[in-house]
Amino acid sequence: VDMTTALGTAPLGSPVLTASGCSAFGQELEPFVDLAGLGAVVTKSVQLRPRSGRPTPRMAETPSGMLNSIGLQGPGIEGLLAGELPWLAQRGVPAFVSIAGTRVEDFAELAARLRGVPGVLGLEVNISCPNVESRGEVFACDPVAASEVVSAVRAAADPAQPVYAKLSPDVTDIVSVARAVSEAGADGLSMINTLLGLVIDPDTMKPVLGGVTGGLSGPAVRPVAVRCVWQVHAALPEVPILGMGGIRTGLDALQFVLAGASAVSVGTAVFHDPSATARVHRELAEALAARGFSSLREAVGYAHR
Ligand code: RRO
Repeated sequence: VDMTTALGTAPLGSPVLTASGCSAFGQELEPFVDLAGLGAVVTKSVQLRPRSGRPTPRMAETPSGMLNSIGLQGPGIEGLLAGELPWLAQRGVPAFVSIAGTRVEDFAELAARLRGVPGVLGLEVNISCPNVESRGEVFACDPVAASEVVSAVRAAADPAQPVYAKLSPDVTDIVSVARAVSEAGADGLSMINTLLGLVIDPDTMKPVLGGVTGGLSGPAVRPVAVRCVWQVHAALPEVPILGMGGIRTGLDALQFVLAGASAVSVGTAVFHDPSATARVHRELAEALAARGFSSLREAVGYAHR
């Protein structure tokens, strides 16, 4: 099965990527997978300055997923440019760099700093982190705010680097957000970020996370994510989609492809199986072959036909 695909104009050897936030900058996965064989490593969202994030505890397991309130911990763009990105480039690992900020100008500056950086395949514009200071900072919950960020990034970014907007499931109409950011210049869409959630400890009778609320990921959100991919692909069939949300197996990934995703990210699954990305690639190839497909591309959106 021909598993090649693309993120906008950037060709990918595999449709399976890491998901932002779950494998940091790829280093921890190196003992378990051939990083250069992945479609790309999607890096933890980077901001202009280093950040320590929310107080711990900031991760909790739930019966069917994980809740996090990391709060954008990261090295900042200088650290990334000096350390993690050269490390990936030296190994031939394509990096899809997730960028985050609290102002439109922050995003634009990050995009400008990443122009022409070796190994940077493209940008995932994280406008949907649920763990920000105020819900008003979740740009992806408002089509106008989301478009402003995306158009500023598209204008500032390297023309050769595709710009994907990462959308939030916490909206009543994801299609209107998808349409707005596409019209603002997004080359593709990443769906979905985590779903806002809360876990209360029955012993302490208080929320378990330092951040109180957090982002829910893992199998719990998979049907929500597949639904988002389905709705957006039905409305905007020409817009490339990077699908994510609870993918643990090749058959999970297949659902996203059939719904309209041309590539997928594996996130939470790596905590139980650090080789999950490579396994999902293998299982997806087997699943496609078993259904008579000779290429991944033939299967993209097949469920709509
Ligand atoms: O760092 C986080 O708390 C975080 C981010 Br930036 C995000 O986009 N999604 C998420 O679940 N957590």
